[in-house]
This record gives sequence, C-alpha cells and structure tokens, in this order.
Amino acid sequence: MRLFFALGLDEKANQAAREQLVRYNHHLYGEGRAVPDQNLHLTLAFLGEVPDTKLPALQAAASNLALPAFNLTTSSVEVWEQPKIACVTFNQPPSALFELANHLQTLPVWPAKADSHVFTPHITLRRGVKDDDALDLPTLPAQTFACQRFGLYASPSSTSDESIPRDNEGRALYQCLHQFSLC
Ligand code: 3AM
Repeated sequence: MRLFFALGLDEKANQAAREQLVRYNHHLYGEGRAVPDQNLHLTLAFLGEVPDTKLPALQAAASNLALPAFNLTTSSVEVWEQPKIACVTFNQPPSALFELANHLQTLPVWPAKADSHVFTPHITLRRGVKDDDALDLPTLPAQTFACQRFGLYASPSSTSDESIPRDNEGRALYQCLHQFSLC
C-alpha cells in the first residue's frame, strides 16, 4: 500500500476553517486540477509502498509518540513551480509541527522516502499548475486550524484500480486507515 502520514484538519473544531478552504478552492479557476474536498490534508511524511505486514508495527510506533497538539494559521496561497501545485502556506508554523513530521519521517519501522526538499508545511489545493499567471489567486483570509490528531492514509497506487473509493466526479480518494491523538 502507498502510505503517508498527514494532518487531516478534519477535527470538529476545524469545520468552519475547512469549509472556508473548500469554498476558496471551488472558486479558483484557471490552470490545473483541483484536489477533491475530502483529500485536502497537510502531508507530514510520505512513506511510499509499504508491505501490509508492516502496518501493525507502524501504527504502534505512531501511537507511542505522545507529542503535543498545536494550532496552525494559514498565511497565503502560492504556486510552487516544482511540483507544479497551488498550495496554502502557514504563518510561523510551530516547532511542534516540525517535531511531529520529523518523528514520523524517521520511524525505524519504515522511514519516509528520502526527499531532497526541506519539509515545508503546505496544503495542496490544485495540481498541474505550471505558471502562477495562469491562475487567479484571490487573498485567502487567515484561518486557524486546531491540530489535535494526525492520520495514516493510503493513496491509490494506480488510479485505474476500480476498487478504490472515488468522489462523485470519479476522482480517487485517500483512505484514512488510522487516526492518532496528539496530547
Ligand atoms: O501534500 P502533497 O499534496 O504535497 O505529492 C504527494 C502528496 O503531497 C506526496 O504525498 C502526498 C500524498 O500523496 N507524494 C507522492 N509521491 C511522492 C514521492 N514519491 C510524494 N512525496 C514524496 N515522494
């Protein structure tokens, strides 16, 4: 299974902030493909293909972390030429976020795939955006998310797989396999 740890930002306390983000994303127009509403997340660690047999140990290791909850306040929406996304960035992300990501990227049971980029917290809104002039980007009002848990998600290895869950536009959805509480 292709797995990643992420903040789902779907706690009850985040309902209004998440709805605002979804509305914002629906109103973006121009180049690229919108990420389905249900897939909006902040990736903490991308693990790649992980054998099913590793899942119990992976879940146990993540459950044992006992790291603190934190708040995240959005800053702006940017286009990143690599990997061609429009994404939300954050204003002074707390050290607790970096600590969480670092722990999840270095779990001895399955370390994250080596990535040449420094971890830069973001929520991808749109993929396939090659040029920021090709997208109209209104200002996103600042929103604060209360991050009280994170999840282990499965991403389809092949989008042609008929068994994967999809939204009503046929777009593949991530599956949350397990949620973990922050303290
Ligand atoms: O949070 P974002 O959307 O930036 O780009 C993929 C997405 O990140 C990333 O994992 C998240 C969930 O799919 N991803 C996919 N393949 C990757 C890879 N080979 C990857 N990140 C690093 N290396």
